[in-house]
Parts: sequence; structure tokens; C-alpha cells
Amino acid sequence: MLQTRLCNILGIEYPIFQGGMAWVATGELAGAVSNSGGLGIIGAGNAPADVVKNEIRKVKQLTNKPFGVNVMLLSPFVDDVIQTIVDERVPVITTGAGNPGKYVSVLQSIGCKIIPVVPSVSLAKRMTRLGVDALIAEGTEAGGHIGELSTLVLVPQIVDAVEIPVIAAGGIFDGRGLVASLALGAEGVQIGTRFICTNECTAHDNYKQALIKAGDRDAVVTGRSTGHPVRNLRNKMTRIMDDLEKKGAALEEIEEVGRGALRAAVVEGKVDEGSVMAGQTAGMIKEIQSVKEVIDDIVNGAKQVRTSLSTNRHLLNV
Ligand code: TUI
Repeated sequence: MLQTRLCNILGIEYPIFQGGMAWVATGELAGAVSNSGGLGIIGAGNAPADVVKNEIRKVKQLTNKPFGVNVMLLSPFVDDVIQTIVDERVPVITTGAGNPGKYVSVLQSIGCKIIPVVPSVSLAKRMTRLGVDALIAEGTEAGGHIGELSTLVLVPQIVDAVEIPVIAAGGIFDGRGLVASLALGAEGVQIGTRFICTNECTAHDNYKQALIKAGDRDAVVTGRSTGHPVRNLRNKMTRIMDDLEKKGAALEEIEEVGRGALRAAVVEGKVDEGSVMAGQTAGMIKEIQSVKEVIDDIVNGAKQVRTSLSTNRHLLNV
């Protein structure tokens, strides 16, 4: 009932991707999402290839279903990570923070589906010319490194500009977000933040509790002045960054505050000094659930929204 072209291309039951969040999206989380009918994605972030290989092996232990690896193209280990993905015959790769052009032919040679994240129409068009399989249009509501346009305006413009399937990302939380994305012409969604607050996610409990406590305006952007805007939960670190930016501090000084800060928050639970990357949906998270409960809630919610739209009590004359 919720099947799209994307489900057929990738061999998945529901058109729901779990965002490949650095440090957060380990094999445990990705395996659980794939087992529940979505596409689980390992976040390679800045990890060396042997660490990524270990997470891939974990997913293969947990599931026989398709899964992906997100490659952050600014990583110093990117070449080795791509080689590991090829060696391990990973079925899907998503990419962020750059252009995956030079890896396309080797990935295609093993049948790996290539799905870049794009924050603009011009990049979407450029990526399509590389022969990629689909695109993730990520709005500024997302967590981590972000673009400028909101999902509501980015998705339909990219849908109109390309022929391949588009997956909407940024600000999507439940069945309402899934149906809204389909209405914009997307054929799937990517959800990151909500999957952090699951039993299967190995992030520190302090990180999960910070998300549960967060309100609607707590996921703020730092680093606009450096040209590398990042959305994280407001805390001591974001205030230090804001102060440095206001003072006009040197780029290196501002970026130094962020170095190692994501690991500190995710692994060590340092949610005051660390970087608690999160999207604007943080305010919607109320509890920790199992991955299956999250997926079932999104799918059942989407079915309910579709029914209520077709008998819409707000549109009495339609
Ligand atoms: O990649 C993301 N979000 C991320 S990556 C990340 S890991 C990290 N942690 C700490 C420090 C540094 C990195 C955390 N959050 N989102 C996908 C995304 N990609 N958003 C925007 C883009 C993008 C930007 C420019 C994609 C392509 C692009 O192309 C520029 C070019 O070179 O053509």
C-alpha cells in the first residue's frame, strides 16, 4: 500500500531510510531497521575503513535484507572506505558533503546503488548526470551539516528537475511527514533523529534523554559564519561557538571547538560540552521505542493520514 518505485529498485518493504548518522548509526541500528522493512544505513562519518568493515559485518550477522553505508566525502579515509564497500559488496551507498563522481564506476561495477544527498537543485542535476540511482533531497530541518532550503520547497523543485526517484529528508518524523513527502513527489523518506531514541541505537543514554527533553526551538545552527553550518541541540558548546562567531574569531578557533565533539556526546555522553547533532524533529520525540515500533508507527500513521485526507473534515466542500 505504501510501495513506491524505490522499494522495487532496492528490494525493501517500506520506502523509509534510516539516516546514516556518524557515530550513531552503527551496525546494530542499521540491522534492526532493515529487519523491520526499512533501509538501515551505517554512518561511516570520519571512521577508518576497518571500523566501517566491522559495522558492515555486524549488519550481515543481523539481517539478510538490503542495507546501506553513508560515506561522508570529507572523511580523510574516504578512498579506503569506498574500497571496503566494494570488497564487502554493500548493496546501497548514500553520500554526503560532496560529489561522489570519481567513485561511481567502481561502485556500479559491483551493482551498488548510489544515492547522494543534495541540498540544492543545481547539485541534484549535476549528480543525475553521473548516472546515480536516486537522490536524497535534504532540507535545512535536518541535523548535522545542512543546506539552506527547507524540505517543503527543496523536494518539489528537485522532483521537477530530475527523472530518478527522490527521497525527502529533514523534518520528517511520522506518517504525516511520509504522506506529505509523497504529496511533494518524493518516493520515500529518510529519518535520522527519531531513530536515535530507539533501544537498538547504541548512542549514550544522555544523548537520548537530551532529545526527549528538547523542545521545538532547541535544535539550533552553529557555524553559519564559517560556511559549515551544523544543527545541534542548544548547550554549552553551541553557546561557546555563538560567542566566538559574534567576536569574529578565526575559522580555525571555531572549528577547533567542534573537533571530537560529536564523539564526546554520542560515545561518552558529554551532552553539555559535546555536539548533540539533531534535527528540528527533536521536539517531537517523547520516548525511547524499539525500531520496529517506530517503523510500525510511521507506516500505520501514513495509512491513517491517507484515509483522513480522503474524507477530510476540514474540506467540507470537496
Ligand atoms: O552529510 C550530511 N550531514 C552530516 S555529515 C556529518 S559527519 C561530521 N561530523 C563532524 C564533523 C564533520 C562531519 C554530520 N552531518 N548531510 C548530507 C549533506 N550533504 N548535506 C549537504 C550536503 C552536500 C553539500 C555539498 C552535498 C553535496 C555537496 O556538494 C558540494 C560539491 O563538492 O559539489
